[in-house]
Amino acid sequence: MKKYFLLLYCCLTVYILHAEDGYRLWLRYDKVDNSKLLQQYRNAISYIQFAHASPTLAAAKEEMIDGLQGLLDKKILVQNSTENGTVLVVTAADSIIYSLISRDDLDKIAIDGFVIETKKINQKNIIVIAGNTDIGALYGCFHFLRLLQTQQNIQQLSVVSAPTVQLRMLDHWDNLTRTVERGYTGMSIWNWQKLPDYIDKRYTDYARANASIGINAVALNNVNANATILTKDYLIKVAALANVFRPYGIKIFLSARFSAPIEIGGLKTADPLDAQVQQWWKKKADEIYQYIPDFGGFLVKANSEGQPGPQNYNRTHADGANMLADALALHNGIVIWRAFVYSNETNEDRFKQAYNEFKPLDGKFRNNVLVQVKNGPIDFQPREPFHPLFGGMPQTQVMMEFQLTQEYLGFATHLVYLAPLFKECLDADTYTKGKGSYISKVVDGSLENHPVSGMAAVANIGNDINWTGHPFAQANWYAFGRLAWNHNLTSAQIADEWIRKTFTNTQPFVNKVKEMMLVSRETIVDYMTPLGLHHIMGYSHHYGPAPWYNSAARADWNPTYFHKADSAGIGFDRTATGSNALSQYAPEMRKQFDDINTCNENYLLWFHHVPWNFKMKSGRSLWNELCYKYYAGVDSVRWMQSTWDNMKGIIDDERFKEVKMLLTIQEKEAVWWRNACILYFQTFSKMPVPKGLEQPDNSLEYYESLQFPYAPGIGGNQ
Ligand code: GCW
Repeated sequence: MKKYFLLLYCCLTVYILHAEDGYRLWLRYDKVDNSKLLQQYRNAISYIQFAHASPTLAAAKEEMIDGLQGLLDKKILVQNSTENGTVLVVTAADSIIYSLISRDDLDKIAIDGFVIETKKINQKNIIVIAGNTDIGALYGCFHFLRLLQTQQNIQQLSVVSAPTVQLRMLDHWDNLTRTVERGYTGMSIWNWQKLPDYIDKRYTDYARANASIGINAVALNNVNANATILTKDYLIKVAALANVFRPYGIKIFLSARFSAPIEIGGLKTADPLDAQVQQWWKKKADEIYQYIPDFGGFLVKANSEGQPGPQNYNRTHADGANMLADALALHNGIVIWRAFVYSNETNEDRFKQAYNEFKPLDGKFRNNVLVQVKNGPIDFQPREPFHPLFGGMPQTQVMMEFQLTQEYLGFATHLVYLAPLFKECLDADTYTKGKGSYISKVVDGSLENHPVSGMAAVANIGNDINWTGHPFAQANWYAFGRLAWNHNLTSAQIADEWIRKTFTNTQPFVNKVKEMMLVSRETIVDYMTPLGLHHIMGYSHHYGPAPWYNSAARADWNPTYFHKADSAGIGFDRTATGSNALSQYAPEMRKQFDDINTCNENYLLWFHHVPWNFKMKSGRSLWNELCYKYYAGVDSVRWMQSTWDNMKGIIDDERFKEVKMLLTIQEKEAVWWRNACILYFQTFSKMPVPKGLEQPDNSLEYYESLQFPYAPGIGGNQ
């Protein structure tokens, strides 16, 4: 009987250790299932040696022991001498590095890159992982584990890798109440009530996950900020998190509420040119650095959607940013100032407003300010043209802001792989310095030789067991980190890596699932906002379609403002005959969109009001093409469903079932989007749904009557 219980206990432990609930993300170190490769790895790796000790290298050591022992299913010994089969981790602090790695390579990897090389020392075969810094070495260790997880040949390693962008950052929109603005995966992972004394294991696992993809900065709190985070009680809590993140090379930023001097400082004003206000922020910065010596700086949303800012005092965004920058400069802190601004007092196309506001300020920001610009001019839509501020502010360090949380992309229930969306933007040409002035070059600072560069993404992380709600949403966190490290990677390469690490190396699975991921973004565009439609989702909560909605307090919160459907046609004329937003782009870029007959159809309704019977490149009328796209989107989801069904048995049942159920929701919601949009736009086009396509099975009235008072993602913060 006892024996029986022991066996049961063992089985249970194995099960619990390997429960595929998604918690481990892509950091799964299960035994390599390819016996030939396993043998190769076992022969090559028996020991690890660290040339010196530090908290960061201790983290690296723990990861390596854990990872290698899991993957190789053998004991890995930590050694001080170099034996055959040693993985030697060195940094510039160890003089031996210069006999192992060329100066040239060490120059190339700069501060946080790494080299991995197979070497022979005294007739011993070893693998060297080298960084100039401890962090570089840690990144190298994670990369080495990635090679094994993705089953690469490691016989003659020669890897030199360095990040293209300096600040690789996650912005959490987490409130102190633990609700998450636009969060669809539980509550915030920051347990403010238990901090600083209780350190949740999740904090370390979060840091590991970020470090494994090179993310080195996080803003902990919502940009719709609560000033309380800057009070002593909270700074102590923040410091406890900083202590966990430090060994993993992650700096903390805080979203600063511009009116904090009034709210928590007792001042009468927050005017950035007021001496007392300036003094208050200086003292606040000094205090923060006492608790968090490597504090990154402030992220600020000002004069946007009701947030306070310098314009409350008739000052400019530059006045506000520079005042904070001066307070942080002594400590090498940075201000990340957001350019997401628009006002309903300005009678101007919302598309144009941020550019109009910021362009005149070009060159007026301090060296330690980055202006953070969303990838598109409106708001993280399934497809947007790039924001004209990229390339539009050559004398300013402009930083990218992407969104991982799927505010406009089906929340955390739709499978959509975002690397193609990110790449589409990064690879776009601004033409500001001639052909080849890619956004990636604006963002990595190389186009204008800016010293500081950054890429941020709004996090999609919450306290759901698998962190991101949808198992495939993990891929977006992963892809963002990988692209911030190296924007030359392709979406397919990143998907390939992620699938292998997260699910399996089984080739048919990798191939099919990769195919699914790669079409998923175009699929969602098709069933939500094809041909350049944008911002036609439900009011406020943004859940589901509501192209009919027209009662928001501001005109530019209404879908009708954006699609402008009428009996003549549909779309927003942003050419010279309309709002002329196109004038904000370089002439070469403008040319691609100016002419309704040659405009890339993916962006057609972004820039033109198009007659319903306009002849599209396919030969179809615009109306028929619109229908065709909506239907193709739904069909593609159905294809994803059957593709996934064929994967049964190749991976664990848990995640297989989860994804299957989520795809069912996605299919339902895709049909909802399609039917609601088609029925509504049909009231203007007065044209039938083309023959052969299934007819909507509900009425427009039905779709218009749907209410979602408890849709997730809009928790208060004050
Ligand atoms: O996308 C919109 C969201 C707001 C968000 C805002 C922003 C944090 O609907 O919830 O607020 O953008 O980016 O500031």
